[in-house]
Amino acid sequence: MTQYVHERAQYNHKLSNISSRCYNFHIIRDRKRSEIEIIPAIDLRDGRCVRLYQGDYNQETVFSDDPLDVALKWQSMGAPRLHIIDLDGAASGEIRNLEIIRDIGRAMLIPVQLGGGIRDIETIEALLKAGIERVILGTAAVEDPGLVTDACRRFRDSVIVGIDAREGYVATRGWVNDTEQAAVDLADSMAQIGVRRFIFTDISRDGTLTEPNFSAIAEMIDAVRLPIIAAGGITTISHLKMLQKLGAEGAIVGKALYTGDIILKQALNEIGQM
Ligand code: AMZ
Repeated sequence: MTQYVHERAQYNHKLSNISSRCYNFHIIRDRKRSEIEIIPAIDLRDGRCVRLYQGDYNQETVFSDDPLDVALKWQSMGAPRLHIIDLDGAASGEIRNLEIIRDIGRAMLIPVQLGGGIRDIETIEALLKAGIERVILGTAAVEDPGLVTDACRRFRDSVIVGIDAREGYVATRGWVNDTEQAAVDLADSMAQIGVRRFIFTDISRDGTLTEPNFSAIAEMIDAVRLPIIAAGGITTISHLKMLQKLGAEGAIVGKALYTGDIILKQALNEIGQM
């Protein structure tokens, strides 16, 4: 099993390197016929694995006191990649759950992407050196585009910008701060300064177990023409298939995996990743 997971990780790593170079329109269109990467989410708060409702820190469900155990579980079930968010980091502006993140990073054979509180180049460098494959910049995209430019120049595909939208407008700092930046405009300006991949989250769907905001995701995919990983409200395997049809490169699944609404192995089977 370990060997299998390792090989799978190498295979997916290669795939992600290939797909990250594919940022013209025709190749994006081709992605509509290819697999969508199903990425389990681990949100960390006070050292535990939690899910929030619409990103609201007052509406929290704790799913485990042992995030490393959860990460190992998703890996053993065939997850191609993990998405980890330091919620304390996103709210405070600096990584807070570093010890657990390091433990998970060390234990994972699959690539890990990490966001929440990453706001300077030294932190990005340290995380990448510690084995995190991709860092996610959210607030910095709005407040410090120079950092994003610098990070993309130095670390290229290891940088993703997270666009978190409430009613079409970007929210930052743990989604507590609303901005006047339209999500599509931010993505467009980020693409111009060298960003190669985005995560698009619809905040009003996140953690709700309803359905993704397909129209907003489609709009983002069509507007940006770069790989887009979709998040927020993904609750069934049909949602994953729909996102695949729309041309999303990946889908971040959180609460639905923890409640059992989506069984990871079954989803991977049906999407054709196992
Ligand atoms: O749930 C939340 N309140 C939340 C969340 N999941 N707030 C931020 N984040 C995630 C974003 C992005 O991936 O989706 O944290 C990252 C951005 O962090 P930052 O610190 O760069 O804005």
